[in-house]
Amino acid sequence: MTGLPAEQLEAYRARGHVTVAGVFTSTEIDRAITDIEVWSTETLARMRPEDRQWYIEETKDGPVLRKLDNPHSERPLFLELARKPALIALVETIIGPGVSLYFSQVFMKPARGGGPKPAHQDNYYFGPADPDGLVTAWLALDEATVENGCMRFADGSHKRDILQHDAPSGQPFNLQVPEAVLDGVDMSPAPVPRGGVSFHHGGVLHNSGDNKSNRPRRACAFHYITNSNHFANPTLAYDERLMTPIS
Ligand SMILES: O=C(O)CCC(=O)C(=O)O
Repeated sequence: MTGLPAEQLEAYRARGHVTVAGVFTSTEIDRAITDIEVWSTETLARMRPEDRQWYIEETKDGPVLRKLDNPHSERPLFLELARKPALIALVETIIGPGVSLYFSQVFMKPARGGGPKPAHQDNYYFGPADPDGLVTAWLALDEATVENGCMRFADGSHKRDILQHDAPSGQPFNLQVPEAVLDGVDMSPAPVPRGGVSFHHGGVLHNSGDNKSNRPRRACAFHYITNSNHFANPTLAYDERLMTPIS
């Protein structure tokens, strides 16, 4: 199976992220979106009132679902996508052979008001023993553009220290780098075509803008770790049952 070409691997090592187009077919993306629609309806029907603040957001069209957690353990179709050999070949070029999937998320970023994701470094959340042995594969289910809130990266920031993060009161999971620390940090937008994957290092500082467009910006993030790595210093409690061996 072909992995990441050398020049793209070099770009990943220099900037902390790289985008690869055409990893998934249009048919695979259509099936994923249909499955998300079914899962969203089921989730909303059984959502506990205390979870609404974290999972629901206000848009111009009213309250809508913001995210869904762990599609790899909840939806067989997403586990199939996460195991796709062409994707795993890319992941293994980046972090090395023998990987597991430890967490995954669907971001809905709905049309007309899906909110921004504040700046953070994934390694602050997970505290891996080997900071280079963890990568996020962020699959664009819709084309991600500047207008609909694609991710933005502080290129090269994975080579620097992990910054202090704070959580707004009442939102313990929403860990983020304070605005004052971000002053003067250049964040470059990283558009991704539908079916493409943006790979990012656990240490790279990133965020995403709000969705100003009339169409959703849905994406699925698969977070992989090498089998020889472990979470030495996690900030949030981690559920071991989610760890899924892939290769
Ligand atoms: O999809 C987004 O807007 C944010 C994604 C993200 O922060 C991540 O995958 O680590």
